[in-house]
Amino acid sequence: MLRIAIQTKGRLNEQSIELLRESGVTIKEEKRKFLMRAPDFPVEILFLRDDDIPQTVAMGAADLGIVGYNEVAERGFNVDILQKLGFGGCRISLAIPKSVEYCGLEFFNGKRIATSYPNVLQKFFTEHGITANIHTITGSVEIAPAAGLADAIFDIVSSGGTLISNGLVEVEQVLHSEAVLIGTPGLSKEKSAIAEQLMSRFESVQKGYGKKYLVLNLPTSALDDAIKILPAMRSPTVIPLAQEGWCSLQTVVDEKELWLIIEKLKAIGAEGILVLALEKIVL
Ligand code: PRT
Ligand code: ZN
Repeated sequence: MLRIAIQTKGRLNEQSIELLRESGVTIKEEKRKFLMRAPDFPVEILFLRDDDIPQTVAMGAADLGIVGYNEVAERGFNVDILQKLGFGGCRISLAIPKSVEYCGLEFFNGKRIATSYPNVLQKFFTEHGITANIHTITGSVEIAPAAGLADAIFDIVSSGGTLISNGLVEVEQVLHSEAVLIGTPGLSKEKSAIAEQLMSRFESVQKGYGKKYLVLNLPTSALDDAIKILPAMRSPTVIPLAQEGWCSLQTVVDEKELWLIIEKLKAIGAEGILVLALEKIVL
């Protein structure tokens, strides 16, 4: 039995539950307790505030945890980073009021900077020879400059909308983060085996993110051109159609390139193009 800590509520909660569910670990949400046994896999889920997950995993009170890399970096506990999970992407950046001129990193010498990530910031400043006054605040860091509490902030940014609406501009991106799977160092053989199984399922689910399954009919004479257009995992599946001179082609494509690929395929005579959702890719 393995215990895995995830966020109780907040930005990573839903996607953590979804990743587990797609990996065959279901959580019955209607009667959620703070510790729940999954019925279909030897794990129990421990629901915690994200701030507490790195320490809980470092102490071994949970064997695994799903948490933002930013929290792991800030808290500094001894945990193994086992896997990047491909969601919860953000960065921690330095931002200053847009009315102020920025002259490079030296700008921050002697300045007051509000943040919830003092350790990450101190490490960055030390590495770059900057001496500043770091004010640790929890809660709405972005209002600190307008409130006269700080000259700059060091905070999480994803779309950048919060900075803009507070009259701030991002000047340095210091740390890139996403949700990661962390583990207690030195797990037992038995627990490691379950963890590995879970990680390989996570990988299959992640491989399916942003991918579509494409099925189409094509004149056989255009097959060579189609193969050049399609980025198949090995090579696309080609099935002859009952109608002479035609075949059906099936392959996986990146959602980002989907329309471009469809247009190119239509140009060489593809017909009856189906785009299907893809759940997992097990290699
Ligand atoms: O209650 P608990 O302590 O568990 O949760 P929390 O309130 O501390 O964290 P939560 O749920 O807000 O975020 C959890 C994790 O999500 C963070 O640790 C990051 O790893 C990740 N994440 C991804 C983000 C964002 N994107 C994000 N945008 N965390 C916070 N934000 C904030 C940001 O600080 C800004 O104020 O959202 C605001 C909007 O951002 P913009 O740039 O899109 O406007
Ligand atoms: Zn938190």
